[in-house]
Amino acid sequence: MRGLIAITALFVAVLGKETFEGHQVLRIVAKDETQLALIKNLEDMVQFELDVWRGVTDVSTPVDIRVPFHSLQSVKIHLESQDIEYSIMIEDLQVMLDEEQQEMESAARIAEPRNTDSFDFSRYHTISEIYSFQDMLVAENPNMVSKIVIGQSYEGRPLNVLKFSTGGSNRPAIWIDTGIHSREWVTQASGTWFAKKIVTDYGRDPAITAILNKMDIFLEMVTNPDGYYFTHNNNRMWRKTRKPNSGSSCVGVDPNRNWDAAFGAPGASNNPCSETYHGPRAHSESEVKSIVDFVKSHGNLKAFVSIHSYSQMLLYPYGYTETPCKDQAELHSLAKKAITDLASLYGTSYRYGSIINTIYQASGNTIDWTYDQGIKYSYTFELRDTGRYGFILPANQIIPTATETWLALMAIMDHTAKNTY
Ligand code: BHK
Ligand code: ZN
Repeated sequence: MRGLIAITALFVAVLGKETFEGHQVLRIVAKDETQLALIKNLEDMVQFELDVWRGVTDVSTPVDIRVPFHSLQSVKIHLESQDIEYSIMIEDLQVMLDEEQQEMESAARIAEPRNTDSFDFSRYHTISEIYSFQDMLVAENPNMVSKIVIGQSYEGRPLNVLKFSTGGSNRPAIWIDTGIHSREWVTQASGTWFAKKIVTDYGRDPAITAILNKMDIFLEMVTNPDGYYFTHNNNRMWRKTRKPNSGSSCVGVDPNRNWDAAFGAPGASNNPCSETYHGPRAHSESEVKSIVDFVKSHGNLKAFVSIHSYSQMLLYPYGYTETPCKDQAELHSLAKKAITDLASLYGTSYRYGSIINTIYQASGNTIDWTYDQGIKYSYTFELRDTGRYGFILPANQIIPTATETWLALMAIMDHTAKNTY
């Protein structure tokens, strides 16, 4: 089995991209707690080589699982034999990926943008296009935007953070990161849109102007660059970092389980082959450690927003414990305001609450750590959609997604600024 995986990996490395022909994404719905437990078992049945897109939450929330062609029949029989209901959410994943690729290539034929005004926000972009976007934005707005390299990825790519600042020194600040899970492409794309939005609206929109006259904003758009590169060139469904694991042929650590907040506790896996592998030790991944070092050395962050997709949720700590965090009441009402503002644009509906009560138990996650560091306004978004396309969200939804999300971000940033003295 190991040998087969190694050969498959070598094959892909030499011949290019992994394909997903005949892979389906099944949407599984539990009737009761017993079935929920059975679905949870299914998630861990390694022989099927399943990829959980949306894990078990509760009876009222569907579970989405990518099933490779070779195990489709057995998985369907397995579900039917237990009388568990499912539907086919994606018939053939490769068909959807081919469409996505075609859209990207037709966009690439248009000349490379020479400035950020001609950058096409309605398309997905490669890492080098995003890096050159960052440099153009800095060059165009030298008085407001600068680029900070907080470290480098395992494979040596720079970990770029854009700093938006209108003056002062070490002002209280807001952090936003996108793309820590590399396959969640609408997040890196939205991050790029946010960057342009900030420079466009400063001096025009009184709300962002007031925020930026008091606070700085730090934005890491490609938080897992090795993973992002890998999703473009080798495996569109890659989630984790790209660091090899010693003693295993499986690569990568889940960067949303690698933080020193109940590290290794229930809600993460100690199996290097799992998509929620916590890693060999807290902050073992340089993509995580670089943020840790930045947060500590900055020392004046007031809000920390980590952006994922999909499932349309706005979450606050904790993920590692049922014990409510001490700011639960305030975080809850601010979340309600944020999602109400978000929904005002296109009616997109979000669920909100603590991580453990709204999605599932997750230890070692980003915002539990930032919250325990004293950053009160720590939130995670799960952007569009709720599963029609999942991670393969069509590019024509990038701008609507970013625009509605911006309203929620503004609510959080505005509240943070008004409560920072
Ligand atoms: C979000 C915040 C904190 C802990 C877990 C989550 C859910 C997230 C995850 O890490 O399991 C789901 C996901 O990637 C899809 O974005
Ligand atoms: Zn994620």
